[in-house]
Amino acid sequence: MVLIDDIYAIEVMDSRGNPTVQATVVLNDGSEGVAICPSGASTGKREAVELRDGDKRYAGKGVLSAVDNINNIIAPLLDGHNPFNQIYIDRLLQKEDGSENYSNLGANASLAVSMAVARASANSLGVPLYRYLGGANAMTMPVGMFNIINGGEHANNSVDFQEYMIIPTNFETFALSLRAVSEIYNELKKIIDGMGMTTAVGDEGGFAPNLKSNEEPLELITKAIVDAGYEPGKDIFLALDVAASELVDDDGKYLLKSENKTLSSAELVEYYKNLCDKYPIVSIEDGLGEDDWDGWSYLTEQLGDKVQLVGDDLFVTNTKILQQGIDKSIANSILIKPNQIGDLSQTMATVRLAQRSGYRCVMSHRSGESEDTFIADFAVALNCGQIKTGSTARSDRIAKYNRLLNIEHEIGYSEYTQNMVYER
Ligand code: 2PG
Ligand code: MG
Repeated sequence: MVLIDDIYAIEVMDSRGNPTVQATVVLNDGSEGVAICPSGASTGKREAVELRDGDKRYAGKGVLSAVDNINNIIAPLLDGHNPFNQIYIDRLLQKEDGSENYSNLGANASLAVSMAVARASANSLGVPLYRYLGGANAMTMPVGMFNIINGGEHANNSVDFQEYMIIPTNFETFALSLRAVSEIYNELKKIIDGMGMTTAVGDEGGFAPNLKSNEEPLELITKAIVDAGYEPGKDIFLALDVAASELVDDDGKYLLKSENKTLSSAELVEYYKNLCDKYPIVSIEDGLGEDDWDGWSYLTEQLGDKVQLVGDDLFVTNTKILQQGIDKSIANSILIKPNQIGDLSQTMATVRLAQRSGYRCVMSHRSGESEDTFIADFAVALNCGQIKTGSTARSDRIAKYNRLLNIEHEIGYSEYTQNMVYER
């Protein structure tokens, strides 16, 4: 019988040059699984706890305590257990931790191990990770949401909104959609360069120029789409991640620094309505703050029948919080980030709840990433339908897209969801 033989961890680097956790799981048939945990910058308050050492090393950002927890607590705990019983493995982690949010072991420790167990199991069976996690039912290539202008917490420019994304929807394959994005990205570079501005990029590989408003990125992107020979609103749609929790001031209002405006929830909703009238925006993530549930009700009432409203900081991949949102008819979609909840089984439970409740799922990277491509396989395995993992630049982002190209090549025909309707 195949059993877990050894587990160990080391501290490695993420894409921002901060330490993160890498776990290795070895099975008694010699198979191995290695996984690296990602890390966010605009984190939700109710996310599972990322353990940082808080001492002198790396300005407090070291993760040796999480590494120690894997080497000294999790390794003996899981030793000799069946790696194919993912839910049992994850429950052992939850029970050992004893809190609701992995505040003892650290979600960076638990998730790295949870992912490495799944990888080792897939390797032991000789099947790709998406096939192991999704079985024969894993057949949907996700539509990408590509973040080509970065702002907010992911860049030091003047733009308040965190992410300006393009969604290619009129393409037969993921590969063709990726080509279009790359062409548009390079046109955008020419436009920004032509304006005499920097083409340096933010944390997720999108450009990060200083612009005069939060609308200007939409103008530039629309022009880039046209210049690349595509039609906005037909071939390519637009999406925003406002990450509005980061914009809330002391009075609970939203501060748009670049425009010198302070808006109430209702005023910000009007602002979005105006943008949606002018541009083919089909998705807005975290349009309001994580604590502004009344505002979210209003936003959903006003835009929810036309626009995909994605809860990220709002739901933090947590079934209990998502259920509250469903009960209150708040948002209509959820961002799925495994490290917000700390293990694979709980992530999968959240996806199942969303899918049965008619909420769309977007599998997501974090702004601090690595060469680990787990989420590409996970998106296909769970038939998520959508993935956001940055722009078509920087290897930490490209690694996931390249993995998806390989999966598409492997599965041949796929239920590619490019025609999924973003009703407008
Ligand atoms: C987000 C993410 C990923 P971070 O807000 O959606 O783009 O950013 O990882 O910094 O939370
Ligand atoms: Mg977000």
